Amino acid sequence: MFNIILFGPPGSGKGTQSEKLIAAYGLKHLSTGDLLRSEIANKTPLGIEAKTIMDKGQLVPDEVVVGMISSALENNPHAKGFLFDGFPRTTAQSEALDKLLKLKNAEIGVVLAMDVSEEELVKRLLNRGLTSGRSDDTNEEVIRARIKEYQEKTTVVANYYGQFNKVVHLKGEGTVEEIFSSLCSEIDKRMSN
Ligand code: B4P
Repeated sequence: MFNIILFGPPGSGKGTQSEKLIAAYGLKHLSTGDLLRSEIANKTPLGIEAKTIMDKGQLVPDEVVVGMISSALENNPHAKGFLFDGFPRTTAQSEALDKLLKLKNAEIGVVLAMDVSEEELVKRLLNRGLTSGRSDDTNEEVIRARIKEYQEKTTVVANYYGQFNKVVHLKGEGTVEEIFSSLCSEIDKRMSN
């Protein structure tokens, strides 16, 4: 089983690249953002609580997202590997993920971190907000709050996996195809080891 974390700030291209990577490698895509948006669309109690938090650009509590990931892992016992997109976002989530994978005798193979400047992130997200219908993409103040939340709580995830030599930093600016190709070459290197 080969498991990948696609890592980077909001708007760095995680969702965009995930779609291409799962098609290329046959991995199961687990996006906590997508799982939360589906709870919101279904107006579940969890979704109603999450929407208030997400609309402020803040992170949803660790136990909520860890619970969602735990169920998703249980529901996919035959997956060839998982692509984690937007998860883990805190050290506590990283530790929880490692424990869940250990129960399956598995681990994270590589953390691919996409680096993009703040101005480019804001531009991309405002642009997506014009068509996506996502309330957290339409307001620049909320977008900047998400980036601040990332800098304060999520960058530490790279340090956590860095201690196990699992992090590779890549340029997240350029065309979608260029970035996809550099992600694939890093995955291929690690998969063949
Ligand atoms: P997510 O759904 O994870 O979304 P995101 O970080 O905003 O965006 P992503 O990185 O996937 O977008 P992409 O670059 O592909 O999170 C939303 C919210 O959910 C969080 O703020 C938080 O509240 C909550 N949440 C989710 N997971 C959580 C967790 N684990 N713990 C706690 N809370 C959690 O796309 C951006 C735009 O850029 C697109 O329009 C795309 O077309 C464009 N783009 C992509 N690549 C490009 C390129 N190379 N050039 C130009 N544009 C590009």
